[in-house]
Amino acid sequence: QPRLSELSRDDFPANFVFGVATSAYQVEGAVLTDGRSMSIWDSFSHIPGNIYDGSTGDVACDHYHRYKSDTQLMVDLGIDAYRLSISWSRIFPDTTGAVNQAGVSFYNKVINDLVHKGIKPYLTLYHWDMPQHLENDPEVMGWRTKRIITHFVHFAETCFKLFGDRVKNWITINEIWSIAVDGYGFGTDAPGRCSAVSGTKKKVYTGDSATEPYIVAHNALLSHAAAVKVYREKFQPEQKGRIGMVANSKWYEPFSEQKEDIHAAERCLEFELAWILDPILMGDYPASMRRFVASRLPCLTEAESKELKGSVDFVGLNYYTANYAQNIKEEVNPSSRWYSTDRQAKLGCVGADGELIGETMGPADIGWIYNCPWGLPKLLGWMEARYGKREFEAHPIIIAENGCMDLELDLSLKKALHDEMRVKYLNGTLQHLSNAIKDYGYDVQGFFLWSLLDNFEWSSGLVCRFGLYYVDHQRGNRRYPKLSARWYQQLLSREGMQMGLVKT
Ligand code: GBH
Repeated sequence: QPRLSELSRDDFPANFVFGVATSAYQVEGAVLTDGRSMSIWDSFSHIPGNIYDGSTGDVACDHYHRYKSDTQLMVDLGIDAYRLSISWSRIFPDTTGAVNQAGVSFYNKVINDLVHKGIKPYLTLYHWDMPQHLENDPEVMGWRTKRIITHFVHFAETCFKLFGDRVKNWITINEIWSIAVDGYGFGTDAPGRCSAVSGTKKKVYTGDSATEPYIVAHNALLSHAAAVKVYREKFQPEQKGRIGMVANSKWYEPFSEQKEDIHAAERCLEFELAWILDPILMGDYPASMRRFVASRLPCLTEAESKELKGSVDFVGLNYYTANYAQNIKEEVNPSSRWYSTDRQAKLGCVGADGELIGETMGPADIGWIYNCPWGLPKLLGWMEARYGKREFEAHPIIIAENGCMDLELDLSLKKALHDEMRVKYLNGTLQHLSNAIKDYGYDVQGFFLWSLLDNFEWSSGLVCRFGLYYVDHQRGNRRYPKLSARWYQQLLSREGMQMGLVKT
């Protein structure tokens, strides 16, 4: 067997953590098992037209029943850590506030199994699955009011108490940007609140996209900070773990060399990464957002700003791809302003010179990934410049997600297992990451590959596959290692490293 990986562990710092990532709704299934109640994704995925292939997360990868063999796959890969998320509505299924022991017991079993197998759990508290009862509660309305803070903190505290003896790495919330913009702006994600028309998909006018994405991000940020405060005060001294959050960002390249486009690219980074990271690292929203969104952007009080600033022990970054950003000059009617127009940039994959930004890495209609591994070091450099060497170095970084979907939707099993494209994409990311760490000394401490399994890819459904393992959703959810699984195994293997003779 020829060597697939151009890299080995030796290309990374000594204690660098390699892992894979998943999330509860995307893999677990068993949505009504053992007292779990509905989340907003259960409702959303069951509304016809919301999911590309009409699928739902009802069964997903059936990981709920197969977690033991799935952690064995992780052992086979040779990973150090597994990033998973907890389904809130398994722990608190109803308004009584009583903890559901069966839900707790499931996560205890998974965590114990991981620890037993020598794999460190990285636990995300919220990966997009708001309990439906909190969304419905007129007092709370999910992320739309500040009342969610108390609920989130209570949920977080319960998890610290129950699992914190074994879990030493916590992530409060995954991708606040996606929650806000895709859930309340474009309406392509749950809860599908949207008053803007995105692309060709006409959405039902339910929410107020002019304000809701900003309010939701604001309340999620405050919930994050409040949970971190509780962890630091009540649990960290004894449990000695660390807590962070995960932000996502594309890299934005100016469409042309014109000054306006350079500013537009900068603005896109501010409206995506800095929207979330500025409050956390500097205590306020980016100036460009305060200017362009104006009164629709909530203000942080002095106390809130103080609580937010420094509210992470590490920063998780999800990086997938890059886009060109072009300045938009046209005035927008004040009544139709929302996130997408506030940013005043047109995004695309072709630059002024006609060049594609990177190889296409997904099917035409739902693919959004271009192979741009060079964007990751640029993003890290941008963060260092923005937050200053001191702020930046005080907060180690983990790449909490990176990966790609298959190029075609209707793959035969044989073809799907031959995912050279994924191997190329991942080699690229890790090569650039390794160089960036060596050349610039960035304190990146880990890499989590998205994803272990072909899972429920949100509005793109089950046909959009990101896994190292193919999952045959039609036939009992059997798992099959793709070429990329063997690639990761080779990269991580300490023994077979030189010869590439790793058995699978
Ligand atoms: C992450 O989200 C999620 O954390 C994870 O659950 C998910 O499975 C994984 O990535 C793979 O998608 O405007 O047409 O360019 C990534 C969320 C999805 C948000 C794509 C931006 C861009 C669509 N991103 N979306 S487009």
